[in-house]
Amino acid sequence: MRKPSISTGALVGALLTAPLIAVLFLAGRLFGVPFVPFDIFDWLARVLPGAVVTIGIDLIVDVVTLLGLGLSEAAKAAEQALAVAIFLLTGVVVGAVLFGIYRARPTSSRYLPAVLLGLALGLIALLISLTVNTTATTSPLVSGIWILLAFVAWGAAFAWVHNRLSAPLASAAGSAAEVSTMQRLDRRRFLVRVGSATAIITVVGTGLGALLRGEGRGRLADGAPVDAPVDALVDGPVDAPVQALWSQRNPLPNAGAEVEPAPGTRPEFTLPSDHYRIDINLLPPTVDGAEWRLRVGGLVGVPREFTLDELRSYEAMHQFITLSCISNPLGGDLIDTTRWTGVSMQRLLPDLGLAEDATHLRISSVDDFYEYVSLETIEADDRVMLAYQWDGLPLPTENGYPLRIYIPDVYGMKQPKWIDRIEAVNGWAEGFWVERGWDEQAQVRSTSVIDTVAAEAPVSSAGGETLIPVGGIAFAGARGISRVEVQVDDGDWQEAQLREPLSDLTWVIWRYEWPFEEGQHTFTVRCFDGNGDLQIVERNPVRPGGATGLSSESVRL
Ligand SMILES: Nc1nc2c(c(=O)[nH]1)N[C@H]1C(S)=C(S)[C@@H](COP(=O)(O)O)O[C@H]1N2
Ligand SMILES: [Mo]
Repeated sequence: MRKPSISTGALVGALLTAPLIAVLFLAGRLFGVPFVPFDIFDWLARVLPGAVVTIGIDLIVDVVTLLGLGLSEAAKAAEQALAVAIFLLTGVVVGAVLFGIYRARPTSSRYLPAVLLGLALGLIALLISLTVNTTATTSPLVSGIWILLAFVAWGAAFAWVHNRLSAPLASAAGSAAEVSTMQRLDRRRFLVRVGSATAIITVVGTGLGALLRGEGRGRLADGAPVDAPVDALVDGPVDAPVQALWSQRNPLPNAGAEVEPAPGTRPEFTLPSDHYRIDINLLPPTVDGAEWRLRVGGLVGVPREFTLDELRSYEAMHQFITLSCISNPLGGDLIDTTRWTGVSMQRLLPDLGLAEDATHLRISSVDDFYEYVSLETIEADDRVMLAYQWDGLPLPTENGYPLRIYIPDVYGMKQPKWIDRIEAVNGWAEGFWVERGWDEQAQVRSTSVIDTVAAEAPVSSAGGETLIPVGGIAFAGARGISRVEVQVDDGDWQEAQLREPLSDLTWVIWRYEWPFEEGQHTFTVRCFDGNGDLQIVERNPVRPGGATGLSSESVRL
């Protein structure tokens, strides 16, 4: 009789692993147990060498860009899909290996190796889940029992399927060839039945899981009452109206600005729910604000802790801030502007009790992300801030609830979210991404982008000429923007108008009114920072120091 082949094992691996993923997903949504495929992916992102991770990120960015999707929207989804694919592929390999073992040792037990393999992989998965701990809200004991049970059942299913596939037909009679054909047909029918059953479990599990609101508190961002105590904000979802946002109740500080954005320019102010999100977690860590403490240790007189309320009792500081990711490609959407509220580090510093020899603070987060900030930087700039609100509400879960740092003039990679510890140290060391090959300073590079050539909204000059508004943003970190220029085809650089920005720390909206001429035209933009320095014109990729080069737009008019 023919033994099931190794490729049948691979197929069975896929058929059995898909429902495992769905069941893990549903149970995660229902009970907060770990979603192992995401945990493994997050763990890989932390332990693999920076170069490998960076290649992976580049690949995702390329694919998302190629598909014409917005990076800030699609990048996380692409990563999540990849995480599931990696897990599924592992299941395929496990199936092939197990069926290979069965072929090599036809007489020994089927269940023993399958259960042992399930148990071993379950233990590894459990260790990884407990280490990164980014998806679960259950205790290690509950998580452990659940993962081991699920993986052992999954392993045992391989043995059961293999037994059924290699069992002799009960009613087999006739020539050897006939029996073999009948057996093949029977196997196929059985596999189709297994496939249908696992497909149903997969679809139902995934569907139900997606319908359920996760344990996460991400939705808070859109609407918790502004003045409610933080504790009230974290105990379950609050469906307050969007009016709670500061920006819905107050005019923006540049409301009277003379220069209007050209129609089609991106919103000058980003609602928190629209802010881009980049971090090393597939699901944002959820922190219980009531339990949370900011622990301060290292080179301090006495280690101490701050509650959120204690931090909020310091004089609050509000700043309009543009944050950009160093991975933002030229003209990309990993850059946004909102209103941050928190406490200036300078105010907090005297209460930390730093020792004489402390030179830097190591800021670290619940996801083990970390970065070093020099005391010199803090002492020179009162805008360095520990922030707990965006747009008048507690930070969204995805954007760092309950606490994140702001450091002017550097990319987001230097600015931990979900902070839970500050350690005073002597001497500088590399932060999470610097250690993985990115720029040590990560100072924001000046950039300018064309958002719109608004041919549909022409205006008339004083002389009756038709003008087309062209516009976009320019950003140079905390250095500000002193001048923006636009070039049409090979013409001279023309000065654009600058809209008064929301603050010294935000992007500037520019506008240029172009005397209309029919035909195909290429518009190029460049900016000068507050020191009068022209942006870097040469094209450079995002790695290691942030993208440079000029953005242009070709349009047929
Ligand atoms: N704890 C933690 N903080 C982090 C990160 C992270 O992975 N973990 N990523 C950083 C990076 S690379 C960027 S660009 C910003 C993005 O902040 P946002 O998601 O709120 O836009 O967060 C920074 N802070
Ligand atoms: Mo970033």
